[in-house]
Amino acid sequence: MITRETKVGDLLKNPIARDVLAQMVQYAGVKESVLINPFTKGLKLSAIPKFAGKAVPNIDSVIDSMIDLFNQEDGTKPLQPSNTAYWWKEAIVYQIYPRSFKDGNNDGIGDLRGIIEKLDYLHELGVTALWLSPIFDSPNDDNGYDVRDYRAIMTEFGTMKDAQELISELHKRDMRIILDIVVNHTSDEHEWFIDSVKNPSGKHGDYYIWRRGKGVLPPNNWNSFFSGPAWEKVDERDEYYLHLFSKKQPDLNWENPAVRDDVCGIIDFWREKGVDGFRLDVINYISKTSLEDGSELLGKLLQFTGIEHYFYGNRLHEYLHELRTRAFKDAFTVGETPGTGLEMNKLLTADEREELNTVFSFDHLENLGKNRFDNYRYNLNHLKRCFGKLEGAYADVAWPSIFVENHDNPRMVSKIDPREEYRDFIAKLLAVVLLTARGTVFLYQGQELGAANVDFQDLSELRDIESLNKYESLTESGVSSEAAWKTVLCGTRDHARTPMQWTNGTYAGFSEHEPWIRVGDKDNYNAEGEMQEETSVWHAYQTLIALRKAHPALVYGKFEPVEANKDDVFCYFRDDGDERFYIEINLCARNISQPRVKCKMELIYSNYMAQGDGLQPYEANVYRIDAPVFETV
Ligand code: TEU
Ligand code: CA
Repeated sequence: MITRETKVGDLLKNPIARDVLAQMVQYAGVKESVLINPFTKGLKLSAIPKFAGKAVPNIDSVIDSMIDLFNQEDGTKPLQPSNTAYWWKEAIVYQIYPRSFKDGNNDGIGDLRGIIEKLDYLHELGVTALWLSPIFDSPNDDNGYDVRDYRAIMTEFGTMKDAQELISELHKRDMRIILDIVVNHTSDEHEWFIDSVKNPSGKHGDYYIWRRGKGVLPPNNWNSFFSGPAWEKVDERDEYYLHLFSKKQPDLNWENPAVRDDVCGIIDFWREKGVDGFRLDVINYISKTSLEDGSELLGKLLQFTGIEHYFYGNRLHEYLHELRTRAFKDAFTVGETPGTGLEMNKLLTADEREELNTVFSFDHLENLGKNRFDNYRYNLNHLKRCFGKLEGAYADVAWPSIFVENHDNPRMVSKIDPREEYRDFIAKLLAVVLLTARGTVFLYQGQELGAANVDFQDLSELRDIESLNKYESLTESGVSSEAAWKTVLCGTRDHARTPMQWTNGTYAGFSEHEPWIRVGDKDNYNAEGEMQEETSVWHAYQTLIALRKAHPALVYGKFEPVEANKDDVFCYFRDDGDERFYIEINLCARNISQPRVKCKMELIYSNYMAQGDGLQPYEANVYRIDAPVFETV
């Protein structure tokens, strides 16, 4: 049991405390090693305000709420290492944003027939599984992440027959399908919610999180991720409902066992249709046993108030274990878990715990102290540190998910270095990092082409509710429209949501009809052109995917970093006892020297035509090692 008298040294035995302290020192911009120096280790929790009080006002109240969080996981046993082979560990998953991938019927909106048309393309690239962003019936307030009917296909995307054809066409090609299940919330147009509003004492009355307001104020001070308060008043019930995302995305009440039964029913329904796995939207947010006010201080640090009450809720593990045993069984699961730390993630995914198979951790997406709406150049040393942690000791007990792009983030190449002359090199460098990593690889549509951010001109070109709400709330709070636009432009999720560029023709070959969102800027990065050009980003992906498939060492092998503390280089071995590889990467735009590794090596991939003495800007090389013995000099 952790109390205010517990010393920092003892606190570190608690997995959640380890995560939270690591996050705090990162925010404070100090090295993690500060936690293990004898002085800090001997500090009692109650003494921390004395030292941190000036820098962090109100830390006292934060410490109290943290103690409750830590005590959830006090006394958990150490986890067993596991290296069991599963198809999903070897999978190369390709994420499709169906609205923007390929329009099969030329109405300007991507659809299932469009995806079926492109299966041979995906097979040729070498991907082995598809993850589709939600394809269920939805009013599209958040492009399908607001589900109206979990057992029906979104009309614009096609029919159930199309979905079944897609599943069987994938299986014919020995490819798997992963559906995106959004069960933290539904659409406010879902029949459960409509009934919940009308019949507070009926079957669905308690399916959502309803509370009385505090006078004229909402039940608590939590914020929505899409701006404004997380509560909306419904006069009919004279109550507010919780919505962590948009008003049209009410949060389900997982405390109600009937909700969990219904979720299991939905999973069974899709398992029976042959679906191989599920990506679980914000799944770490489902347990909300406390609706207390969020700490203002943490709210400022994390940008959203209230998160500490639900990002790792009391009953999260219990619910996940229930879903696993009742519904998922051997279907693959990847949880989207914003904000959890590595120790929490181990508890969510270690084999023996029977919860999830793996989770997306987001620490690597932004440099320390930065967020998606900050305009800055991403430093790849941060990626190296984060992936180094994931692929090392962490992966011995929990299997990582490895990705740099998805539908919620701008394009990584642009973030690292927007200069056109480096685009090719960076795109290929990322391919090397991903495809030689110890973890399941997730690629996002267009990444295989080296897609870049879009030069949006004004708000009328954006579609995403997050961007539109953000702009409005910024300007309402007094920010000039120019500054608000700059902020939104920098982080908008629409960068990744413009149509896939198939050709350099009209609408990039996505459709013959004007698309629902504008096409990205015209450049030479399209599928048709790149498939014909041997040195293209597309071919780099194809080559590296084939390499990974041919060599299990690149999937399961140990990750052994070389000179991990040296900045700007990322060098490591992958070794499974049978085969050994060496990867050598320059993380910056200068020529640099690399660690010298003395062993016989054969270069099998490089993003440069010719090698020099040191490493050229963003150079990335993969070597096979013949002699098993090596030493660094
Ligand atoms: O995202 C969850 C989430 O945390 C994001 O909204 C986050 O604030 C940001 O976009 C991540 O960089 C998931 C889905 O991936 C997203 O598309 C949905 O809008 C959201 O849940 C609500 O379902
Ligand atoms: Ca269409």
